[in-house]
Amino acid sequence: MPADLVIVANRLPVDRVTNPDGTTGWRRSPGGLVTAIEPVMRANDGSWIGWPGGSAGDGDEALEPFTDDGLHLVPIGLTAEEVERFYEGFSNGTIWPIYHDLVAKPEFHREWWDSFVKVNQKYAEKAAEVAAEGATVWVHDYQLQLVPQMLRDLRPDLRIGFYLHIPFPPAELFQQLPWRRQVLEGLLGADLVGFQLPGGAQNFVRLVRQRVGHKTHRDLVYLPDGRTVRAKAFPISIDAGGFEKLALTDSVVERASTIREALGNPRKIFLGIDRLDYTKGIYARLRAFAELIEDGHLDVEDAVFVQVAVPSREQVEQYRILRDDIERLVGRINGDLGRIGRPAISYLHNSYPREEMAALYTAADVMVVTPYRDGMNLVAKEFVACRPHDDGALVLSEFAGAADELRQAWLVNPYDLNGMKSALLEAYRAEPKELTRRMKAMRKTIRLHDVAAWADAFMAELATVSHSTHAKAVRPAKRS
Ligand code: GDG
Repeated sequence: MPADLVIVANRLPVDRVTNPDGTTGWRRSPGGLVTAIEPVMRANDGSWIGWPGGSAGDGDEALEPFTDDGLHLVPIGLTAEEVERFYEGFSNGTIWPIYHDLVAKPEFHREWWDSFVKVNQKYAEKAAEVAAEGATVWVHDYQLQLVPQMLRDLRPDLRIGFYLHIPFPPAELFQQLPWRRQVLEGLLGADLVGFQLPGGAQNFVRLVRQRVGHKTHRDLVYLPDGRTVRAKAFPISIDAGGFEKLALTDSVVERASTIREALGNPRKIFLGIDRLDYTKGIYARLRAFAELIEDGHLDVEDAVFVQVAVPSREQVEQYRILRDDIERLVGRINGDLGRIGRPAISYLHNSYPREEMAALYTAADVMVVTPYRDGMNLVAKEFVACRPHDDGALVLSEFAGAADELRQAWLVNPYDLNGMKSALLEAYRAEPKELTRRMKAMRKTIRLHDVAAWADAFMAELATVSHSTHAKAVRPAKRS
């Protein structure tokens, strides 16, 4: 059945799992995006188009739309070659580093680009097939930046929104991309292009003026055919109420104290939780912590650093190298500084259920989030939401989008090792009164600007900017 609201994202909100009896099924993958979008999807009987993971010979092996827990899901199959070129290649080897300040060196390969175009076309065609007359289509993230224009060419009646979850780089970096003009033109197919921060929206408008030559005024781009496109910031957030509730459940509180005990009840626990990605600054933060022990400011009897590194993009060479580097460093630090039963760093390369994440946030004293560049960073916000007693310290990189809102964190420049050491130590030594003052303010911010507010704000803006006279109104989500 055609849908009035269509979400298009690289991934579906479910993972394919193989049951013990050999049959396959679906498991909801945890993530902020699902929580954010689910209520609007339900209110509008929407459909979600995306890749379920894995690969198949011809890329489309009998992947039929299906319904999971009331959500209409439309899978897109990718061939092994497409996974390699479109996903691991162009998305994660070209776009990802350029959009993250060139923290790693991007690679440019024409066959990766060709695959990127082809796969974007595949998503656009599927969206054109699924969307009802005058429907609203919301396209997500850096893997699908060409979809808005491709979709508009196929279906001019649609109202199209796009949201970029990662930073949009300044012109000086974006310029390197050999296909820069095509990417900008792809995004301009949308009526509304959303970014995490105002800086990203400004970079985009400036590039459109310089590279495509369209007229612009503030956040508006005027296209020759009379259409206008708005570029605007919508900082993403989390289900703050949900995390707070979870942090207060008996099982999570108990689990948090079990974790503390298992770590030998140290005076303070430092915590890092990140996808194992070179943008997250894991290596530098562990060095800073180790140096504090070497310098005699911290002692392994009093302090431990728990680092959860969630497996990510394991097929990509740079990510394998990063994992080796970090694990070598952890081994060296523990070998040099640990004592029996007292490692300096408790390192976990794994992913965990939401409850365990909440227990870790609850057990920690100092949360350390030090990316070199990050669109937002939801982990920082989740930690804040999980501190209903207004305690705990957050050390946060200035280069995470979240730093714009969480001003009361200990803000650090992750390239400045000494600065990071001082901030870690200050956070470690802070008086309870100081911690409460900071955390109270941050919790208020997170509660006010939660993910429901984010989705509603984007949808409301899209309804006002859309040129389409056919487009139907999207019903706001019913929230509990
Ligand atoms: C991109 C942008 C932007 C992680 N491990 C587990 C787990 N997670 C959840 C966290 C958090 C999310 O994944 C990670 O979000 P981040 O924002 O920290 O980072 P990216 O994955 O890089 O996300 C980023 C975001 O998109 C949203 O727009 O903020 O800047 O890079 O929610 O809790 N959840 C569970 N188990 C895990 O092991 N359950």
